[in-house]
Amino acid sequence: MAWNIVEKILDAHLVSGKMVPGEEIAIRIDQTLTQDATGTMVDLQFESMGVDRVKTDLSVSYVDHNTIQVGFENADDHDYLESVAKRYGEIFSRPGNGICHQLHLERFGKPGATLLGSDSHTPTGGGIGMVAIGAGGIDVAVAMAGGPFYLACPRVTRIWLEGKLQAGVSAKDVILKVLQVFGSKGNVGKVFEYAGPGVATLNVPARATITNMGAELGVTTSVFPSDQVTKAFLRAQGREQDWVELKADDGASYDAELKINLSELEPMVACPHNPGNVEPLSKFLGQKVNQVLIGSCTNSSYRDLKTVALMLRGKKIAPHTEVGVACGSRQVIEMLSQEGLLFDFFSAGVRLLENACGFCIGNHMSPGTNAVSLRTSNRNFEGRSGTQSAQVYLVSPESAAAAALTGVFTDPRTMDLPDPVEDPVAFKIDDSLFLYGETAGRGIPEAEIVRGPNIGQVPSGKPMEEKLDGVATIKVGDRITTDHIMPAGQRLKYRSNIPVYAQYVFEHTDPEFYGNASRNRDAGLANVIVAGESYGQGSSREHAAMCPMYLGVKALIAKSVERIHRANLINFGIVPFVFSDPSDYDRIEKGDRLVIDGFRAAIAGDGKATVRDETKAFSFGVEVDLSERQREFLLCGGLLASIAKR
Ligand code: MIC
Ligand code: SF4
Repeated sequence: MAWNIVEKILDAHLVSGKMVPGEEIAIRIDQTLTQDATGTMVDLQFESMGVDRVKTDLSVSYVDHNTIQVGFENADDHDYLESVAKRYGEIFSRPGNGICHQLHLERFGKPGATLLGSDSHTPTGGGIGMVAIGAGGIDVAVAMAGGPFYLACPRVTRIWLEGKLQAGVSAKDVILKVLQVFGSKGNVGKVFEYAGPGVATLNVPARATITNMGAELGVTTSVFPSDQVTKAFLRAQGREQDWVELKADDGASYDAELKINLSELEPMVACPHNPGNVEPLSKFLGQKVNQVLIGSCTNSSYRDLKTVALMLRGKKIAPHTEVGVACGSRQVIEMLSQEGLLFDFFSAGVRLLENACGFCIGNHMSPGTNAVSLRTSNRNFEGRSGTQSAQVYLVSPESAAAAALTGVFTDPRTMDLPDPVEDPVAFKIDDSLFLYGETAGRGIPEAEIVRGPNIGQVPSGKPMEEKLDGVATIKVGDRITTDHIMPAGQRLKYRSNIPVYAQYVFEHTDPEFYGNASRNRDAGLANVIVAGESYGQGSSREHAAMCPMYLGVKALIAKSVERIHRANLINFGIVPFVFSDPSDYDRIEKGDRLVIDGFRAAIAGDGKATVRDETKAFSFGVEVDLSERQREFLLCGGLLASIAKR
């Protein structure tokens, strides 16, 4: 039988289930990654599972999101994470080392292996030929404890690449083109596999830029073949032994296909406020830009930042435009520094930022009121930058550098472009900020776990009640992201402290939500969220389920729900219903009293229920498609409660 790459990797890791698209399968996870903003909850949940050490081939705990350290909270989190890594055999990546996805690609990613990460951009690893999937923290904790990961067996779309990118057009423009075609909703349950003669023209970091932003499509993951280019990258990282060839068999079948001629691509831009709103950059030429930020896990490789440095060489940034650059890793910044390229940034007037997520998560350099900000990151959701009124556009490093110099949207192909930057024959390797490599997989049983006052507890769920007697506490529209549900930025430091963080649920969408939800909960009423299409887009943060659970949210009724968030809701005992007839959405209003008499029975049965809107005096149908396992979680009050019961 002829297989595609996704089928090959999944089949080699299959633990249970049949490889039939849409059916639930379980796969063995070789590697995990966590980052600090989700990692404290992962480690707390892992600790509660009572295993003596991590059971994967490799588990890395990165610190890259919460590095601001205003107050004690972030530092407490770092100490806790380090001590758990030491105790249980994770490798710990110290703050300052860089962004998890860039570092994992450089130092640990392996073609043909599976990677599960508590961050939605984990599919960056697909650039090196891994099946790399983003998931909620508790799913990662289970994998660290040796359990399999459950997912719907995906449908595979082939993206056939031909031709070669012109100078000034790069990998970001490729993925923005893919986003323009497929949009940021409606791609749940798919994997995008890249193929064709154009693949060989893209180096590993370029491929990783493309697979990284598969997260914005909402696909389960994206994957490239592992070829001679992959081998050269691994050799340059001193890891040639990790290379294996991976390609689709002749005649492998795909569910759908898109052909892209790289030679014909032009610079693209994702417009406010969604990465799926893609237009050609040419539409905006000459419009003023207040801020340019270059970096994030999408575009912070050696190739990208060297290209930017060379474009800025000997020039000055535009007078009314502020410009920041953040390198993806210490390897990148050290190499730029050795080659004198940091001088080009400083001399041009660029502000050099920490090797971390920083601006991308609204943790740094929020733009001014109504400012236009051009970024090389992957998300431009409303308010994510830290400024509600800012207009954030996503572009390639070349387009960003062009705007940094001119102060307006500029086609980089009209600028003085350097020769193409190739990856070096040998990257500069210094793993000294990775701790506990010698005890990885074993840990140090006697190591003490350090818990400062910022380290709270994981809230526990209660078994599902027979009847749902509740209120439509909030009604939201389409494409509500986890940034809307659980803001990051200045609230990020409360990630380990659920009672405090819960105060900010829907902070900007409905400032009354916390008060109303708490009142309903205390009066014994369930809170219900009513939503449109594609609810829960974006990040993997399980806090967007955990904090609503803490506030007594028992059900979501949406037109559709995104993959990672749906799994998180189930893991935390919240039922992700969809409308049987989506037009019923229009009839419900915030504050309506909603009742499901046979709530528990419906979940134990076929997942279909009738909701009575007592305020409007009408009834409507809702349904939820559950596996046996998911049904059990919901009935018990969540995954942790279900583990405790066993
Ligand atoms: C993001 O880019 O939104 C984040 C912050 O990296 C999240 C994880 C988190 O919320 O901690 C993600 O992408 O999963
Ligand atoms: Fe960090 Fe931004 Fe990447 Fe999320 S998308 S991991 S915040 S750099």
